[in-house]
Amino acid sequence: EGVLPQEYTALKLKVIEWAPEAAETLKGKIPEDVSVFLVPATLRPETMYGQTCCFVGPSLTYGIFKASEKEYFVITDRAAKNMAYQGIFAQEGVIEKVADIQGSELIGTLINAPLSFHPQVRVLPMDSVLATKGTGVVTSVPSDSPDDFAMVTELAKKAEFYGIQKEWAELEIFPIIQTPTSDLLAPYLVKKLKISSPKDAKQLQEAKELAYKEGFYQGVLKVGDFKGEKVEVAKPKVREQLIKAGQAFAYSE
Ligand code: A2H
Repeated sequence: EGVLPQEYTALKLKVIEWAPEAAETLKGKIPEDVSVFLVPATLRPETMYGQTCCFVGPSLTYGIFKASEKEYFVITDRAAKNMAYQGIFAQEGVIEKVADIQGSELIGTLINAPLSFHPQVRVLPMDSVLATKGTGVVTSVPSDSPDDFAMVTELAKKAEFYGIQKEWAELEIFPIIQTPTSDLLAPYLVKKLKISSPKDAKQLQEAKELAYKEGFYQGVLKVGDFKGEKVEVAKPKVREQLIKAGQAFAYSE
């Protein structure tokens, strides 16, 4: 844990259709006329054009929390506590949980990904998602995150083992950010460092550091309203745009 608070962008990925197991577990527990969102915390809002799925930890327990009359969030209990004291829920300090659900039950849920070239994506499993960081939900941007690229590659390779449909992990990966090295930095680094699975932790750590530095300091956005602008400059602009549109909010811990 760092000393300074980490300032995340929490993105609202609206549930379009629950996976069958989730639907069964949640039957009768959520009012009919509300929207439910998976809420990943990200440090890279400017990459959201490249979302291809959303990860949950299959063995983690999530709660469904009332954020306001019309909106409910799927996040960890820990994140709900933090949000309740950051003025994010309608009633300051009040935590109202309507259901618990296992990450594994959420796999396959169809959700809407704001800004993405793929407006509809699936919830998929990632074992390395930590319960102790962010919301326990991680949106996947394989073009710019080595962890995400290694995981979607693994999922596509072993779809049956993971109990998913191969197509869910095989959405096209579009270039989002141009750097001096590549416009698909994460796939480039994963290949260059010969990373063959999400378990190659040491090389993935190195890839992550390289991608983050090069992306942030030398990257230029290739797409969207701030196309042509440096990542450093565009990052807060994309974030503001998402927040203004009601598709994201500030979350820190
Ligand atoms: B980032 P930090 Cl494109 N468990 O978002 C594991 N990882 C988590 C997490 C959790 N509970 N919560 C958030 N994260 C990920 C985008 C992204 C991210 C890109 C490139 C790098 C990157 C798309 N995934 O992170 O330890 C989220 O993934 C590299 C560090 O608080 C979040 O931002 O610094 C980042 O880790 C937060 O990690």
